[in-house]
Amino acid sequence: MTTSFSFFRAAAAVLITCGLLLGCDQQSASPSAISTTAPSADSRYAHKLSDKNATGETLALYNNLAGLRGKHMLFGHEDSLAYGVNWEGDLDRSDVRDVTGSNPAVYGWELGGLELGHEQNLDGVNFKQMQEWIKTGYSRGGVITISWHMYSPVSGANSWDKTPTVHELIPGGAKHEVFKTYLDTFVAFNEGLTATDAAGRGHYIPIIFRPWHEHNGDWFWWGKGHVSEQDYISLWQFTVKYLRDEKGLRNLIYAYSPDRSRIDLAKFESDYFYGYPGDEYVDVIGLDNYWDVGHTSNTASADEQKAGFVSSLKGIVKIAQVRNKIAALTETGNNRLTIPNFWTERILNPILVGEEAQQITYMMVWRNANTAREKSEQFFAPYPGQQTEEDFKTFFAHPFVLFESELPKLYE
Ligand code: BMA
Repeated sequence: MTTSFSFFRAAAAVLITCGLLLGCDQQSASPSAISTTAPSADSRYAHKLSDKNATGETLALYNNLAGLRGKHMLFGHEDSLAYGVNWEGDLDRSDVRDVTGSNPAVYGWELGGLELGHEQNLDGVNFKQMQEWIKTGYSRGGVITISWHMYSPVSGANSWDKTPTVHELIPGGAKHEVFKTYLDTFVAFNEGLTATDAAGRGHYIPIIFRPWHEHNGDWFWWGKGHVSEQDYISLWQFTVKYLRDEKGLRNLIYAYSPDRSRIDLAKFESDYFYGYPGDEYVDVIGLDNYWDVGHTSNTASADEQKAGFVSSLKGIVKIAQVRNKIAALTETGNNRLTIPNFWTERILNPILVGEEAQQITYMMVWRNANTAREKSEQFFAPYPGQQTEEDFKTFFAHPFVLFESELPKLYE
């Protein structure tokens, strides 16, 4: 893919020359119009990305999210357009929109299976259609984030397999070359994530890329107990260096997201930084927190959980502030929404109590699995008739919370 990127660069340079000197028509939406122009010298932006050559749209998104801090938090949903609890097959539908009238502001997508050449991801989402949904969401002003439950290149099993794998993937490892081909599948996928702006200029869609998540838990092969801390760090750093420096992807914002259930709030920072790859490799100080919002294994009272929730958010906000980065609740939710008034009582009100937790830029809940197809109930956003529907509408209507229909321009 290096070849095609160099080609795009060269073609973009030709186009610019063409436009400036020859007055050619620049309205062409052909792939050769894709810009990889680096705005690193752009002094409008206070918040820098780990990629000093990130595209203008990518840097704008990061800074615009930073600019909303304390005033608004974006609401996101995984696989929102792909299926819902009681429907599938519609190309432009979302349980979130069925309830509120708006799509979520943040769209989460998942790559697991792409690395094996599958046509569909591990949850049955067709990758070509996923690219279309990403383009649709972006064209409506939404934010795209991507996670990757990668299969193990060592055992061939899924991401929940515990076979030690990471040591073989990093430079010097027996599966390093195979691992690069896995990453290449994302490079190829990303090639299809382009858009054309009003001036006819092609560009890559900014992506908040969130690999190797919840690594402080022991449920994934890249998780604690199946890999040394140093090897995990090497895995992350190699991933960034390969995509950014070797393959030249300029549209990625890197999100780091340990899991709250494995963090002791009394020593939040030291626990949070287990496996932290370094400020030059991370842009979003994220946290996956299901624990404090009613996780079935959490025996603490609701009030204790709310206090823990706020404390964990303050923790990431503080870490982000010191580093001039943004903080986000990268995953959260209450599976099957069994808690009445979950949205206001367990999410919104605790966040609104003090100024610090309000500094998080977005929150995202996980997917609404199609009950009939998956033959089990798993959902994190309400659907029409679900018991938290009215409470979710109250959450939606609150000025602090932004859904897609309420978004300011985030890419300029
Ligand atoms: C998990 C569950 C699984 C799913 C996986 C990847 O948390 O939702 O059903 O396969 O995420 O999306």
